[in-house]
Amino acid sequence: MTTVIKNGTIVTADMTYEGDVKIAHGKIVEIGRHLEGEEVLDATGCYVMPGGIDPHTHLEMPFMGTYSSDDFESGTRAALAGGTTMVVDFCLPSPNQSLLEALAMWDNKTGKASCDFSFHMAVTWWGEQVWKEMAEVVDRGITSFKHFMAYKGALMVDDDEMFSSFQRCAELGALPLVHAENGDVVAQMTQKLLDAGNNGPEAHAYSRPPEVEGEATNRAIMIADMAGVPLYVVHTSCEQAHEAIRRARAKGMRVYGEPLIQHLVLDETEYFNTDWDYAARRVMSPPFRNKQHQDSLWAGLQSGSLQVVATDHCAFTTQQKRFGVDNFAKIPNGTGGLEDRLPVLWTKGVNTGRLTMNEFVAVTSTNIAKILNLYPRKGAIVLGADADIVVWDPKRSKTIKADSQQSVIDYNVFEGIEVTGLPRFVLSRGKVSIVENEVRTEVGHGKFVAREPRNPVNRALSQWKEISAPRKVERSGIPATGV
Ligand code: DUC
Ligand code: ZN
Ligand code: ZN
Ligand code: ZN
Repeated sequence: MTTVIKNGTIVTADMTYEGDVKIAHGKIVEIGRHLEGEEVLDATGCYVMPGGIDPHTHLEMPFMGTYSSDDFESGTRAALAGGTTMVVDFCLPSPNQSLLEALAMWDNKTGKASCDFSFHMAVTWWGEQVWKEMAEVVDRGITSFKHFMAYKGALMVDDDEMFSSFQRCAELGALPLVHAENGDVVAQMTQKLLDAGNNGPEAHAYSRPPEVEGEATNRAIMIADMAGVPLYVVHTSCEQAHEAIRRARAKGMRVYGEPLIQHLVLDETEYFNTDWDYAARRVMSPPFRNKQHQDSLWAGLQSGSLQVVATDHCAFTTQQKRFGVDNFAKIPNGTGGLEDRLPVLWTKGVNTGRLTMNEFVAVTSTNIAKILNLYPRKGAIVLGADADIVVWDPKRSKTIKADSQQSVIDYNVFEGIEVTGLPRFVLSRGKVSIVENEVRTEVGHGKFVAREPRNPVNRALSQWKEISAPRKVERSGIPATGV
């Protein structure tokens, strides 16, 4: 069957032009005027854009004594409903677990996916087995490795482990990712707050100030530079981390930063709500920041020093959040956002003039497709690309409400925000999956997308760093060993 998207304006990361798009066998086969096909989708008044790619989700993930509630079924349905056509989820081996065994567990969850997906592999411990299995993981098309610098005693790795893993990534042409927060400082501050009787959700934010993130971001960048590998910093939430990324990039390093839609629009005052449930539902790491930090993140997206907007979608119900009713450190960390990322970013970014439409496509799709080596199969409207497309109606509006969302949780952190700019059609490899409010997703339609390593260009070196091998000095006189 052939499908034609007619009469729309095609918007990519670098071009805006009138054109029809023809699709066959899930791929874009023709772009031009007056195209015909068996199925016709009318895009009059709409923008035809590459579907969103969310490179940061946690679906059905075991975490903090429970499982995140959206699985690959509800999670990918939420993604498609909001114009996102691919997610990259995290495979998390428990300490000492084989990476391949963890991967088999994660593979088992994905049969329900209705859009395409990939994985990042987490390195949560270090040893010869991990070193070996990383090569096998890369062979299976997973070419990015996540490192938690926080969650001490659970997922956290130390600098020795991180440096070893970064060097291995350099060898394999893989990209290291970091969750950059100083886990030792967080653990100590958490204990101090609890000892002083500060056990409410607002203390979560006090336990992880921006300095905690700035320090870890700087440290990870320096370690990546010494390992000679690029670095991707997930959920960049504050000026201190952004500053470190800007500085590294100015030195010639390939360092990337990923603000979340939550951090761009929600601020720390959310934690001071007197309703415990309200505040606890917003507990995530890093926590929401103040207006100055938000301005810094927007500036980064505008200038290009930050490249990607993600969600860190990790959804817990109110009931799950209540595990931490006596102790904020037990509130499962995470918020949702998969369905809302594009509409909220369009409303707060494009409609306000902060971002151009082309920049919107870049930060929601094309940039991450390039960083993760998915481009131009994903993130592009070109001949031969997968027909992962959103037909965007800039005039459609709604008020975000938990009642009408695809996520299975019982609230939405964006509740009450009015968005203008919503999908008319969403196509996943050519399959029409969303028609305005009508969900036509197909469980099992989503497929794993294998990625190639980044060799031969997989370096991060700052421009004035010596690349030559260490030189041993030959000496004529060497003192005898002391007695
Ligand atoms: N932060 C969260 O808020 N949830 C999942 C993991 C993370 O790093
Ligand atoms: Zn994280
Ligand atoms: Zn995360
Ligand atoms: Zn299908």
